[in-house]
Amino acid sequence: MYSKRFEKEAFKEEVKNNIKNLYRKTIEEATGRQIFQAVSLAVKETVIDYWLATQAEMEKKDPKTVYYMSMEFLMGRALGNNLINMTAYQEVKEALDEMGIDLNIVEDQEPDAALGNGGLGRLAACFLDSLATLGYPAYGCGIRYRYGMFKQKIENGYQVEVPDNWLKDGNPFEIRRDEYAKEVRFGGDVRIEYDPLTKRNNFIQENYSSVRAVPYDMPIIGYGNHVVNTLRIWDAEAITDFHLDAFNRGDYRHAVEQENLAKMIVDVLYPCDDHYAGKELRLKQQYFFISASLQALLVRYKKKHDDVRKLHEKVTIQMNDTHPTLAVAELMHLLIDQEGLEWDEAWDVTTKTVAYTNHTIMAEALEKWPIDLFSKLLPRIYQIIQEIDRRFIEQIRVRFPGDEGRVARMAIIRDGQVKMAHLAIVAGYSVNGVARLHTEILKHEELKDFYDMMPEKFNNKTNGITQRRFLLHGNPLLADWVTKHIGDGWITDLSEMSKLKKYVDDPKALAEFAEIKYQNKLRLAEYIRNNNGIEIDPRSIFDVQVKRLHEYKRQFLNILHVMYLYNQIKDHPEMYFYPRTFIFGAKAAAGYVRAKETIKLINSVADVINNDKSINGKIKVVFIEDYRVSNAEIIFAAADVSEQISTASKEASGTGNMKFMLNGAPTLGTMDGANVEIVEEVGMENAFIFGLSSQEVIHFENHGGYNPTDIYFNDWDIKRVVDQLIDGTYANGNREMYRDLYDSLVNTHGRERADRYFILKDFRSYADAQKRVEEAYKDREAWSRKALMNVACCGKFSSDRTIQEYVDDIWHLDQIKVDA
Ligand code: CR6
Repeated sequence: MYSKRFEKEAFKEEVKNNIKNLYRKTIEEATGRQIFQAVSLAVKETVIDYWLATQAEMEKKDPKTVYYMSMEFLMGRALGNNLINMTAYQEVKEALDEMGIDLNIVEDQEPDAALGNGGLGRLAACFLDSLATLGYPAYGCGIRYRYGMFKQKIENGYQVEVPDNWLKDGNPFEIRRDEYAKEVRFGGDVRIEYDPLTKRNNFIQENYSSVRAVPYDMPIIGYGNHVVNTLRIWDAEAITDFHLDAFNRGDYRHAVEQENLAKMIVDVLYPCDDHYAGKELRLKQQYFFISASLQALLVRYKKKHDDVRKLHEKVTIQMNDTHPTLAVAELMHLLIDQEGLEWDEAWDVTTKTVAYTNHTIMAEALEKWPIDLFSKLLPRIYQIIQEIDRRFIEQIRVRFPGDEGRVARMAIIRDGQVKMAHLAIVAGYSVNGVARLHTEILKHEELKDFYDMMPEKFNNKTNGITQRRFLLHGNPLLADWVTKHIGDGWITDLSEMSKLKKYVDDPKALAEFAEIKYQNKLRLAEYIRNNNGIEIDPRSIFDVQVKRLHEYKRQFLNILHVMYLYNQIKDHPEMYFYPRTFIFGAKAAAGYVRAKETIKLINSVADVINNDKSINGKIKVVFIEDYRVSNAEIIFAAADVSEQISTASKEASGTGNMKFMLNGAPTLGTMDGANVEIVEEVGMENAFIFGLSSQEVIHFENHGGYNPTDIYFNDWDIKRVVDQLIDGTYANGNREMYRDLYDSLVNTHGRERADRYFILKDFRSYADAQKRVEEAYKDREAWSRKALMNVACCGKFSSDRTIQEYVDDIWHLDQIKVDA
């Protein structure tokens, strides 16, 4: 595709020159990192041409553009993906081969851009890939954290967090855009000044601190269409001229404070997934990137248009969770205080421009800022939110006269807090959940009051993933096999995968398909040997749970079940047992004690079982250190079983579940999140479903929970594994090490119910489902058929489909075309 512009010899020359000019070295002398930089810069040359061409097209057509505002973009590595999307991967691989350079090794030199925690951040990255591939004009707007998601080391079984200095060798694909720098102001007071000319009050922020926001642009390359969109991430710097000023005035302290603010603000990503910590610095981060992004967006709009009352015709803003909700108030502020609009005009524009995606029903994830902190840091923004709240409460009272309970539940500011989700819903023209079940729970439980009052805003957009990264790049063997059988249309239209259905009864095709899985298992086994020093049997069942560590995701249930199987094998050495490798990968938020205890438990169980010669390697347990986007690609390709075992109702969607499906691993899971829709597509017979339904869980929760001790005292297998947490079996005789985990199952602590996540309640049904997995796996051909059915039925779960739905129902964008 790009071959017109891609000249092999010129490319080789470029790489050599880059090494010479950057490092004064020859290829032979250059380090791996240096070769990575040189190759990336050579690739960037071509990217820039298309990037310019896309910009020129946008200039000319002036299309409506979506600004995807997100605190997180979990991009992973860029080089391989960029080559894939430029359809230049093979050519570059060959060119480098001729120079004696292995592209795979070069790719491995690149640090992951880990500017996100987990699903939410990776979703944003998949969305950008799909937007560019579908040719929709889009900007991703976020923060250029100096330190992304921490690197995880396992020491003595415990997680240790190591800072992720991902920028230390420079980021070859980014471009710094000094000319678009913006000032962002914090704190101070608001002076109100009457302007007799306009007969309006002006609101003037004084005595504030400020920082300079400087954008860095990263190219987002569409697949084979020459469209290059932009991910714009903001860095912070001290405002140096003010600095000097302050010195002159002797205001040294203020100058230093500003300097520190700039350093601190983009320093590090908060490593909390699905959890709100309430830190002031986090609020500063939010305002920082929102204010900078909106200022830049208005400048861009005003270059071509003189009436900001029509902003929504050219601009739409999607808020990825509540983290960017300050966009509502900041846009009001800019429209009123800078552009001179009246309140009602500004509100009309704002409520036609911003839309909100909800990603969780977990109460502990809801952002609620204490008003004293909020109003001190953002005095003008706070005033605006007060006014939005006042007007909204008036509306509730008109609609539901006398229903003060409703007012209390729905207010934006209440009990000394600013409730960000309420603000997002009140201002947003669209409110969406991320899987059908999740959206239904929002409408009928969590956000019921809002749904009652404004049902027209609510809609569902089931998440998706990009097949370009998670199959074409991550699993080249399977990708080639699929293309050989059905052509390459699936790369941009995943529904084409259904054409594979005609091979599910073809023994030759099934055998080839199984062999590819086996090769991918060898690749993962090698990765594990090199990184964990554990030898695993590639013929065993690879049962995989990789995702953030969270109680609701129930890695604890998984490991308790492993302990139970181990007991069985020890008790009945003669019993038939298909060898199993249980693979875990998970980071715990640094302050999440129980999650960290669970990691330690998994590693302790691994130690005991992996070293017990008497079980002949029937079970192995592996905890993969530092689970991240780059090793995820290898893991999904090799999985036999996809563990998706969250307590029903808790996982809004999940996206790992879709990546496993795409790579031919049937789901072992609960009817939660997008699992429901996966089963709907693939059929019950090609999945292993167990456990309480979301209705049942919600019912228990509304009626005080359930009593786990009934189960504990009546099921001796369960009692035995639970007791093994405190009898020293997995702790070298230490009875206290896992006491807290034990207590969490059987003892109620203050307000925390025993077994909040229904682990014991679902245990038997989980063990049964695991038994069904073993039975099914024994019939190797039947298993391959199930696995292939998963690939054939995964069409719905492309982020291309998701993005098209956002475009059709929410954003209403037109495609652009870029000529080569
Ligand atoms: N933690 C949900 O928990 C969903 C993603 C993306 C999450 C997960 O089920 O797939 O968002 N929620 O929609 C939040 O981050 C708040 C997640 O990644």
